[in-house]
Amino acid sequence: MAGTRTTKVDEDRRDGARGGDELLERVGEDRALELLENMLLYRRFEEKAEEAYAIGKIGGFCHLHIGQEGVAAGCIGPLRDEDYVITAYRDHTQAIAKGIEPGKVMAELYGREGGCSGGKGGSMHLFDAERRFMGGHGIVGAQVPLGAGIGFAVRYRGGDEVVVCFLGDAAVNQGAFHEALNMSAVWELPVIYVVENNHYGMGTAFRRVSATEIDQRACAYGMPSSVVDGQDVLETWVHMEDLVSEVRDGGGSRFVEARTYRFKGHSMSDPVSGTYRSKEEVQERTEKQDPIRILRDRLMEAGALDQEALEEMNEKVKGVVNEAAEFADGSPVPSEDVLYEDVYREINEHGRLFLDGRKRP
Ligand SMILES: Cc1ncc(C[n+]2csc(CCOP(=O)(O)OP(=O)(O)O)c2C)c(N)n1
Ligand SMILES: [Mg+2]
Repeated sequence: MAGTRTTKVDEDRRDGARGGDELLERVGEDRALELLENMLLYRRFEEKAEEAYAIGKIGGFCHLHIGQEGVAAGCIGPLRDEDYVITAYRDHTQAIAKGIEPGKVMAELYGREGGCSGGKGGSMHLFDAERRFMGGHGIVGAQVPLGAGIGFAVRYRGGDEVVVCFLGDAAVNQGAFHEALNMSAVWELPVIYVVENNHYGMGTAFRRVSATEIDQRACAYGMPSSVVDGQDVLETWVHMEDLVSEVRDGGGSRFVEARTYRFKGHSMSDPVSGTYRSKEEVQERTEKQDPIRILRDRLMEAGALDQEALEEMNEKVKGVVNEAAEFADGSPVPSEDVLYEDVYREINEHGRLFLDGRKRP
């Protein structure tokens, strides 16, 4: 496949081979209902985080994933537990999708000891090595070479795990992105790079900073690339299931642009709309491209879901989110003596900082 732009999956999509019914048939009603419940959980979780931020329970940066839930559910759903995920700072729903308990994620946002990073990482630095969720990275593009490195480790050990490395549209203009993609393609590393194209990097529209389309970026490195509608979780799930199996079978790296939209501001401290995008644009996207509504309507049309079942599902996820918030509320702040653990703090004779050895594995 190296050297070509399209994948088998692309060919199918270009021919319009997969309509809504066919997607539902392939995913199956039970799994589609599970995807809906997962996305509802992510949405209610993020709304709770928004509320907690507003009343000062969460401090610092906090970037919500509202509107983009289909990308988390559709891309992480087809993975096995032993597969890896690494991402940027808009990471809450991806962490939950990879199996970190919502309570541990919420406690991390609250900066509490029970958080998945011990309360010292916060919203942007969710980690759980056991769940193979490798962060949560605040530096734009920093996770891309790290993702390639995880792929290298998998190959080196002779494993068949797949790495999904998420990045935002703004990260494709980082130098590290190009270096990592090049080596990833040359070494045929088992990594799927998923660009969550929500069309903006903070207040800058992608079209203002790029003369090419995002999926074209991978061509320069001979990496098969494709585009998927990230608001259609069934399409995303099916597309990713195909790519994951190609990569697991030794096909080398893949690149996917998942087209999506952020319904909220860049972070909690930014406005939803303003000089960089109009209120009307946000309203139209929110009404017409909500991944939850799209799947809900499709399931209702197919007779697989009714209003009562939907309400039950909603109540169930609200219960999970309330429990997560209670767990976070009840968890203590980290004690002073752990503040210097797991951080670079000492300077050696060469003037370099090195890791505190107290908790070295
Ligand atoms: C190297 C670097 N430069 C600048 C920033 C400041 N910054 C934080 S988020 C962001 C925009 C990133 O947008 P994108 O990658 O599209 O992700 P999105 O926020 O849309 O999910 C910028 C420029 C940073 N964190 N790191
Ligand atoms: Mg973006």
